[in-house]
Amino acid sequence: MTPFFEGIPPVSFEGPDSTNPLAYRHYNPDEIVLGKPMKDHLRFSVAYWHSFAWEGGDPFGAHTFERPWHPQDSMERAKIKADAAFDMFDILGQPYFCWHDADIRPEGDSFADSLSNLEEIIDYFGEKMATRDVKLLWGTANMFSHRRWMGGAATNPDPEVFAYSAATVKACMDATMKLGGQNYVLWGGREGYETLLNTDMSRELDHMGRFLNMVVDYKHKIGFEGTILVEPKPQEPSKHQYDYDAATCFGFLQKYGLEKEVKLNLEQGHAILAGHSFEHELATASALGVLGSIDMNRNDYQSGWDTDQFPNNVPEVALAYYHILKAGGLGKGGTNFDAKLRRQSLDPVDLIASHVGGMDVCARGLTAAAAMVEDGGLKNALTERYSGWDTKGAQQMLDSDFDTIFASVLSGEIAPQPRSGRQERLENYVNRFV
Ligand code: XUL
Ligand code: CO
Repeated sequence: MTPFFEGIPPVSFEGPDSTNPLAYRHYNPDEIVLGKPMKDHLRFSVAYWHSFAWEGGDPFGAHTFERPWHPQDSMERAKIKADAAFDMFDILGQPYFCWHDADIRPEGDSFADSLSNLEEIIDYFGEKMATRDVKLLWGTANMFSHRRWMGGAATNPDPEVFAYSAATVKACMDATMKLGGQNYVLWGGREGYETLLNTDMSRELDHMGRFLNMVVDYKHKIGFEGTILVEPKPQEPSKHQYDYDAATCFGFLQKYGLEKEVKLNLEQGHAILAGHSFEHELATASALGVLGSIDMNRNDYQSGWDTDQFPNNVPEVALAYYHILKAGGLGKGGTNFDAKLRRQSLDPVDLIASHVGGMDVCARGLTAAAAMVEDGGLKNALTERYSGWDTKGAQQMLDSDFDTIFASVLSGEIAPQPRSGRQERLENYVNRFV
């Protein structure tokens, strides 16, 4: 153990009555929920960027955190950071973590330098992972922070940036595969635009489609078995982002022939920014067959921007997991905390407490969702509401045409009788479980 987390013992499950602030009160990894261990439903992951790379800056002030690995400009400090990160993984016992290339290695003077830094740190991670249970949920490339990406990566008007982006993603996919990553994520932070006055949208979309096809081709070429995921977000940092929400992403995937190859990593806070509920995004992705993984971090509901806070609302989380369970679970995906501390939360123990709290909220949400699944109340309400469609006549209508339907309506056989949607009764029902 490095000095950073010294004195903090591994967190364990102590049950709901525990008053120990660093114990799991609900996350009991081996507890069986709907036939499988809780940990295999939730598949928790720590986000390296917020927990270890973010220095606590905001638009009005620079860093508030002074970690032993700051400033993050040398391989030596990248390794000190990795040591602390893996200490935290040992303390939390969560099964996965995620990174961007820029979180884990210092930027070099050239592409080749940055690549050699990445390869060195990946080997360092590999050694640490060999003696532990923690695995890589996904890797990704940060193609939004450095000034070269200011006008986009795959959608940049400059073909040299497209090339740099392709080489960067290739390197990050290689690194992800080397560590046995379960997925590879692309979040297009700058894949969008500020003004149409300087933007050729249709050309940019075609370039993004071509780029994603190259990602998929490369995945097959190297035999990467993980899932390729794109992460929708409507705005911030770009004013208009091409990956606005789940439905927009699906339309894009379909246009470029990728809907069977690429799934979505949905983030709770991004759903809210798009004016949706998280369960809307989950249900949309599930209906379209592209639900991949989730980032379970919320925004502040008053500030209206992406604050990336740890989840703390059990009823919201319960409905999210209800839709995930209904969709058959997360598969190779997981629950990534793309969440950061508030910038006044300076202490190493704040990092532990935030994850413990987030994991407990999700565990409570999952068990509430599982209880609703087992009880079957919501499912029965749906079955009843749609029962008219179980009749032979209704099914035949779907195979008929407008003239046939018109004739039966005109003959008076059809006389719709409005029925209650029972929303309040169903809301009351959900309240019994959360
Ligand atoms: C940004 C965001 C990213 C992605 C990975 O809002 O969510 O951290 O999850 O690039
Ligand atoms: Co995210």
